[in-house]
Amino acid sequence: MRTTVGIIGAGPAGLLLARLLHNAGIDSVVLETRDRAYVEQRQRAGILEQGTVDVLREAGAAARMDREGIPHDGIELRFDRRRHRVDFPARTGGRSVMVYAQTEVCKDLIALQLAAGGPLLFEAEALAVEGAGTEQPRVRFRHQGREDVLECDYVVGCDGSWGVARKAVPADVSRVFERTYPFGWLGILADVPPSHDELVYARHDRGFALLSMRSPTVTRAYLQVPADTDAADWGDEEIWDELDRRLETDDAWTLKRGPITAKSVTPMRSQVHEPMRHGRVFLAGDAAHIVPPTGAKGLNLAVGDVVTFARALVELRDTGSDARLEVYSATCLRRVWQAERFSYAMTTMLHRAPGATPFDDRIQLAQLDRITTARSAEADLAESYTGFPLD
Ligand code: RFL
Ligand code: PHB
Repeated sequence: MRTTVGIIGAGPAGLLLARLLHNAGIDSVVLETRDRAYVEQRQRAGILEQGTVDVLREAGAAARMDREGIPHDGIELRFDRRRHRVDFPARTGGRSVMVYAQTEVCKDLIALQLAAGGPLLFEAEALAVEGAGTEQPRVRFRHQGREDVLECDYVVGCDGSWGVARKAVPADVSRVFERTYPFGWLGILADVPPSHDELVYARHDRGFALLSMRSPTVTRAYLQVPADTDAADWGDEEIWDELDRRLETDDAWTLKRGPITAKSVTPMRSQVHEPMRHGRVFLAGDAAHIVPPTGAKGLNLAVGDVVTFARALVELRDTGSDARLEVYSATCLRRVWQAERFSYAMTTMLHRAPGATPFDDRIQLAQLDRITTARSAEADLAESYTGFPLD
């Protein structure tokens, strides 16, 4: 099999890249190790930055998002039983975010890709990427029990944090920067309308809590838990009781409870692999970097990477200049490190680390107090949350 761009992975990065290339008249093949149902059900992100929303619209992939997505103009910070709303448009000159689940973004992109007849192979596992330093890199893969080879002009590894593409960057050029946090998130989905019309990020002495949503009838919520927690150890009423405690306020706000339909624990880590390119093999999304979910940045960074790659490849085709492709890694890493910085800052400001001292608690409260009283601090949060420009 032969194509211009071989894409490994049908998460948001791989699927959107295939769409952007299709729109630009560049052919690609997507290889995905899982089946379609699995990819469409995997519960993950919920917040699309302004830039991601704009890109999906330009790509012609936003029809359902514009009908069913819920635009949000702010978030609420909760601490010390107090509530503070951060108004995004007011602090950023008009930017906001959209609540539209990653599962739905993937479903929409898969439908478009299949309708366009674009090759998207499910249950096709990439085994290795070869020839990164040559003009014709190859992906060896297994599909329907048979091994095959995809010959490409470029390979883009969109295969997430456990993928194989990363191995194409030789160990003596690759650097990994990482931090593992001593806690995780217990996430739930519940059949009950959201208890607040915007997301609530709560800092509490018992640990962090986040109240989010998937639709007007479905609540998504998270609790900070020890990293080795088994989700099955938490009973449904115990989860609601704990959310209640961590989200408590001095006013009449109440948490709505309902049947919990899914429960899982996510570890928290920050990780960056540099560089994000070797020869004609490029890394995009979680294949190159992981952020803790507190800043809602993972999916948005994946979108940023593939937009940068697609624009650079179109420029090469249209002008013969590979200048943008040459700086792919540096361009993406600048944005990636801004997202790492913000996600780290949000995580450390809102979570209670094991062994945290009263001094640490006071510093967290002072940071939150600063955001509620200094416009510049609030604007910095709003700008970072709604997203950095794409290039
Ligand atoms: P994905 O989505 O992991 O997709 C990678 C795909 O590659 C496939 N694959 C392979 N295919 C073929 N051959 C191989 N050898 C392969 N190895 C792997 C996998 O099956 C998969 O389909 O990576 P991608 O596309 O880079 O997208 C990244 C995002 O999924 C991720 O960053 C976000 O979900 C992170 N994230 C959030 N991001 C946000 O922007 N906003 C949020 O609100 C947000 N919340 C979250 C999150 C992630 C979470 N978890 C579970 C990690 C909340 C949570 C709880
Ligand atoms: C979610 O709705 O899944 C979500 C929202 C915001 C975050 C992380 C996850 O920061």
